[in-house]
Amino acid sequence: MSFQNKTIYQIYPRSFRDSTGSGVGDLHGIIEKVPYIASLGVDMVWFNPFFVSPQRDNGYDIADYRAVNPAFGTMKDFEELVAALDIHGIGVMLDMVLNHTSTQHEWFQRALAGERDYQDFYYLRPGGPNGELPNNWISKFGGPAWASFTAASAAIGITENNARTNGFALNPAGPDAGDPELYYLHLFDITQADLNWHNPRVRQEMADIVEFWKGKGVKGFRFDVINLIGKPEDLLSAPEGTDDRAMYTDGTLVEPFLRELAAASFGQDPEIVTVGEMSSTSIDKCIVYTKPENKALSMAFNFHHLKVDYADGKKWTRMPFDFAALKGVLTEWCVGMQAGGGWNALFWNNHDQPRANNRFGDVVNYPVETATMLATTIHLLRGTPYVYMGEEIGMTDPDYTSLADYQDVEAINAFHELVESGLSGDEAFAVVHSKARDNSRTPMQWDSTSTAGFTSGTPWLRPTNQAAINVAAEEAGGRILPHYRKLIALRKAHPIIAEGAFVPYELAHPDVFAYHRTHEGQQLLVLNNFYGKQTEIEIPPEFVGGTVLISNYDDAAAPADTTVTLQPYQSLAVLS
Ligand code: TEU
Repeated sequence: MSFQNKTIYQIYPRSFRDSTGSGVGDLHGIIEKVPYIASLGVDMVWFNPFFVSPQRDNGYDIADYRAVNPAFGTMKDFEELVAALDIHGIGVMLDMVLNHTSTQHEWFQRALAGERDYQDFYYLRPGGPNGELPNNWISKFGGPAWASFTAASAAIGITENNARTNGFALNPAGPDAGDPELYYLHLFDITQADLNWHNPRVRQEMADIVEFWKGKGVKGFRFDVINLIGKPEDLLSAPEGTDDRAMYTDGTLVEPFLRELAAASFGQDPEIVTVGEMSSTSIDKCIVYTKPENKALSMAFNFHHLKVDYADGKKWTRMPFDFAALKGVLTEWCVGMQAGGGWNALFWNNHDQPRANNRFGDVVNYPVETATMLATTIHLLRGTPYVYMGEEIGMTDPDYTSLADYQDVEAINAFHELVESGLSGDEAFAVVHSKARDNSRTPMQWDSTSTAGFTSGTPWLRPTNQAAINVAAEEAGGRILPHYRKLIALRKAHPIIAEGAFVPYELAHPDVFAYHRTHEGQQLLVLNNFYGKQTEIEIPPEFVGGTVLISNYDDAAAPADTTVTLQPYQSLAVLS
């Protein structure tokens, strides 16, 4: 395995650097910043989708998998970017959204126009005689997971087509006129139609897309919600009172579909790194997806540790994080994946999550300690760490004051649903403020100017705290950026970090997330204080007088005693 000592940097192209003044980031802007990216010491960069897309879900609604959205640049820019990163030995990881396409994709448009072959690319199902939807599944962005194909077809002027002769009833006058209405499945936005992976042509197209980008020198692939591709063909309703996600998540077909995709594309090159984004998944499934002998993926993202501040498991709520649950989940995944021979992708932040600093630390009193402690915690676990742009300079959520500041379709839908459910406007806003995906999508803060050095125009999302948090200030004497650079370098220098076994330690401690790593007779003890007060922890005697591998407090000394006092949000990693 060649990905254990790598660190992967994530760039949200819309928000990294705008070279044209459009207010939206672009590929050329990223090329300008290649020296900065290289200075981090990362091995690979994952780019969120920049393909042709109507941008209803910021590029996760793809209309053409093989073309660059003109707002982001050209194919030539992309080739230049690959080459510019390659000079520094940095690989490119692309985001493959293979569970669904935009309804603007040619396949969906041809389906709407009545081409039976393309109707079979999607999940089309008739509704019931009384206007019932095909099943009771809910869209992840709110509302039912079904939308009227009949109406969408009629909207482009198709009132009769061969859908009828192929067993689908398409009646422009709607369900009341006799024929049942036809629906298409969309687990996300209404413009993101789920692809029918049961159709071998769909699977072939997906492999061809991966091959196309492989041909452009791409060395990594991140597969969006890939554990949703194996839906059972009957698409049954969830039994009353049960979670509908269980009906379509981690289906038995996910593994064979992934193996087939691997064999037909990325699996042919052992240097290629892949990561599956797994929605609501389990350790057992992720072992199956990532065990090397199964020849599917290199590693998997799961989100269980980022649900420890969800009241009743629901995202659109507010709750202080549950520290015991956070440690418990991270530990369980490290231990479980290790035991089963699987591999974790490690992360706190991405483009779908509010900033971890706001969730798990104190950004007012201990912003530096919070950021560096969280980084240490995740980088020394067993797995491959991902750094989301801006994390390395301690970026936090923007302080927006109005709903108009938010752009994400999910946040806006959620606000209205919360108000409908009885919350006041202020209460609903407070939830959106803490949970919106826009929190992490604000522009990368390069300097303290009004547009944060991101654009010469008006940024598509407004930065609010660039005066205090920016790359220039960090380079000039900040403590977060050097800490990240050090963590990334340590992983390469010390095999115990990349390859060592993970062993839990003092899991019941109320303030500290501690763990051990062991490798070829060496031992590493990692202590992380998750609170803004001093705390004590007992350590095994072999670490007394050990070597400090890294700490986020400058003068941290090796333990002189088996009782260690940790400062607020202190991390201390000691080699014995
Ligand atoms: O997100 C997958 C996913 O499961 C989301 O529901 C995620 O949990 C949600 O955004 C958090 O509220 C992926 C992409 O990362 C996301 O940006 C896309 O919107 C989504 O798939 C659809 O492609």
